[in-house]
Amino acid sequence: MGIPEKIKKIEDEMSRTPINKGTERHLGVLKARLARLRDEMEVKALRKSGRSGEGYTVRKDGDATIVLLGFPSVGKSTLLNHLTNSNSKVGAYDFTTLTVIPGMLHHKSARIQILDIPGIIRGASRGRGLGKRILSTTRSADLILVMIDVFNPKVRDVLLDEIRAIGVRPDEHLPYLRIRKRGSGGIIVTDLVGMTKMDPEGIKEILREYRYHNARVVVREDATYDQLIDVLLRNRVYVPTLTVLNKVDMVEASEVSRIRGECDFDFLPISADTDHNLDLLKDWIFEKLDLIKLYMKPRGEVADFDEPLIIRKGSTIGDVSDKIHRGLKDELRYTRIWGRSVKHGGQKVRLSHRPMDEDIITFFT
Ligand SMILES: Nc1nc2c(ncn2[C@@H]2O[C@H](COP(=O)(O)OP(=O)(O)O)[C@@H](O)[C@H]2O)c(=O)[nH]1
Ligand SMILES: [Mg+2]
Repeated sequence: MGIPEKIKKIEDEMSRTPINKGTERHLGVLKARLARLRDEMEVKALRKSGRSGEGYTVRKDGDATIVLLGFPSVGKSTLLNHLTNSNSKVGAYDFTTLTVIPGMLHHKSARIQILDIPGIIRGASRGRGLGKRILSTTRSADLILVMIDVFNPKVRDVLLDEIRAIGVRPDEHLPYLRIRKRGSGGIIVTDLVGMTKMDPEGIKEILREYRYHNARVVVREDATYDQLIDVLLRNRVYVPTLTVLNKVDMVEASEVSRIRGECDFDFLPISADTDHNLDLLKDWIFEKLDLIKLYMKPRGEVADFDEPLIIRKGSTIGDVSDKIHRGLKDELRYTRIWGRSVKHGGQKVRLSHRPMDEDIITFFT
């Protein structure tokens, strides 16, 4: 039996199996097998076409990269043009944008790259070629801007399903499950949280499915079998999202309230066309990206407050020096910082130190 037939067989069995407490573990094992087969098929397809991993790539530029995700005609190109200096073609008909169009948003001294990708259609993740390669742009994004409009807000679920199918885990984090292979002794599960969604036997069965026969598993979070499979596959990416509801200029305010009441997710109502709430959107983006500003102070001079350096929160002094230029780290003797991340002004810090927003930094080379 080939891989597609095996997949079909498991899918059939899953659709016949009722979902309840008694079948949870069995379904978990079936899902694990299915995910492994799909992954194998993916790897084979990539080898055959001679392409490497990510496929469709645009050079990353700026301090962070955002991808616009939405169905055709929701207003992605219009938004890109209104947020950036770009000129993406706008059309009243579908499929206007056929390639990835980049633009640069300048906000609070940050340069944020925005990618307008061709409108996604249902099933793009399963298709060959273009649709999937374009979707895979979302895998390397720092933030995905999910775009829906007042006429069709419910399609957000479809969009998220499409990117989940290519291994993106929107608004999730890598689960706290540690799995270590070892030489012998079988599989030992240590449950530190009092699992409610998995049991040790289920975990063992799924691990065997992935050819782990001797391993130590430490569960530090009440995770699901799906999350366990994600950890085993090791090719998932965890990306935050923001949702905007576009074209609010076309309906009454009461309609927007009605939509809010019906949706179980948060969104920012905007009009890309009339610029309504676009300044607010820029602030939301900046915050969601967790960007911070650092002021560089050359030795013996005053700090440069006009052109701060923008980095992701959680970056280290090592990352900062790399951003200024590669090689700086080798010349660096020490670094002094003034600001919230240190106890006293001018404190010496190591490369592993994590600066905070508005810190002032001097590198001594
Ligand atoms: N009224 C209104 N029309 C919009 C808005 N945003 C986009 N449009 C229109 O919707 C159509 C599709 O827009 P486009 O940006 O090409 O969508 P895309 O396919 O997602 O890139 C065009 O006719 C736009 O002028 C909006 O906020 N309000
Ligand atoms: Mg477009």
